[in-house]
Amino acid sequence: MSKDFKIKDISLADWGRKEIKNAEKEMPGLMALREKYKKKKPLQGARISGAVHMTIQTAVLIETLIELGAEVRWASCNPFSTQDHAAAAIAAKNIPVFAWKGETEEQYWWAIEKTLDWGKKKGPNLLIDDGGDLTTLVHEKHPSMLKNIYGVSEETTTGVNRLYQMMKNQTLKISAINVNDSVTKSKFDNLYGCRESLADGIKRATDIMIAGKEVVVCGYGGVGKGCVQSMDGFGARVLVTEIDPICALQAVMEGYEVSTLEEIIDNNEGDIFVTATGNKNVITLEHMKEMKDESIVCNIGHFDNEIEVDPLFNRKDIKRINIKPLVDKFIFPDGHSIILLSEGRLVNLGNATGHPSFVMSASFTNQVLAQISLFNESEKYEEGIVYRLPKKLDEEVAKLHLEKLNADLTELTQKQAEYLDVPIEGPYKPDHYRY
Ligand code: NAD
Ligand code: RBV
Repeated sequence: MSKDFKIKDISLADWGRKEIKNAEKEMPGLMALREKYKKKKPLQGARISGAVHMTIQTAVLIETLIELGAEVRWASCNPFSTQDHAAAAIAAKNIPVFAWKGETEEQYWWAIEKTLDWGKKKGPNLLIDDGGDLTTLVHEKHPSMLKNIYGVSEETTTGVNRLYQMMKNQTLKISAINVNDSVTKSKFDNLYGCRESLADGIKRATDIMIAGKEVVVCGYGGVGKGCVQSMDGFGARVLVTEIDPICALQAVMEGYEVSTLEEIIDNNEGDIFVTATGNKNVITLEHMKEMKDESIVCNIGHFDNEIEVDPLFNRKDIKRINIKPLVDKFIFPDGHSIILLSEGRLVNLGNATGHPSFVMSASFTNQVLAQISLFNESEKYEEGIVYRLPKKLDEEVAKLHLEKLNADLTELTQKQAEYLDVPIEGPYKPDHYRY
């Protein structure tokens, strides 16, 4: 067999396999899809190029797609997020995977390119993306592949924003499913996932005691809310920055102070700063120059442009001391320093292992349902349009995960269903309902 993968170390495969086995127990949604579709193989003939963090949880996603009949080629969607033992376990099964922790920018794009290299089979017919880099690459560098692609399913808020921008500008040339805005994705992964994995990242990086600290969370959307709850839960005093009055008001009603970064830093507040906005230039060099000595600065949003990191790495008057992989101290000319995690990239995946399996099961069950639908029901989808999965499927995803948690649902009586004017079997809420 010719070697069609590039990973860090194949000898990590056994370890990876053991953790994948454990993760399967925590991913009931994906395992239920395997059971349901093991005979039907609805992805037979699918050639999926995927760019999603190459973690243990993603390994379970990949193997589910394969059990459903697909062929896949995979890369990570972030240069620091791969778990090398997960990649090794996948490579050991002869699944083409191109991902290792600590890729350079150039290697990162090379790896994503490799997911498109289907040899004589002429490109993928489905894409799974997280953040939109793969989708953009295909549109900009391989437009001839677009005509054979049934569509893309997109995992995260930032990727979805990019898709809607392309739709608006009429530059989107395939169908797309916005997985992020399934309720069982954004209201769970972004919130409860970050509630656990933010602290994991900060602690593995710094071992810092969070209780008693002042933590500043920039952005109070799904991710920000999870980050705030987490830090609050540890006993930190939490401050929030927001641009949106609705989200700012939500933060205040939950008891958090809302202020601006300038004011917070001026008042000499803030020991740990977290960006969770999906925006750019949120924490600037000017902010970091004025922060308290030894402030910890990190980002949990998708891209590394939330914190202005370039000058930290490039300016001669700022000294860099590497403490350990993905933990750097930067000393400013006045002698004060800040500690930057994951070079400004997603701290929960760079310094830890991302979200727990259970919450990723909900996200990835939506991903698999989206792929099955794009591939088998293409008549439902128009090129250039971004869709969401039907609410009935969203409810189905939740149901699959409830069983594992020993929760018993109440069933509507016929009379109650008529009174509410909803079917006994769902969907239970109108589309405008926000949960
Ligand atoms: P969201 O839109 O729900 O929340 C972002 C919030 O940031 C919004 O309320 C917005 O008003 C606010 N904001 C924008 N610019 C700001 C600024 N300059 N200052 C302060 N606040 C500002 O998005 P989300 O679902 O919370 O996702 C946020 C980011 O996290 C995205 O990039 C998303 O892709 C990413 N994400 C990461 C993970 C992870 O595991 N690390 C998980 C889910 C999502
Ligand atoms: N995310 N994946 C993991 N353990 O594999 N953890 C977080 C994992 C995803 C999450 O769905 C989010 O939307 C995306 O990473 C941001 O890139």
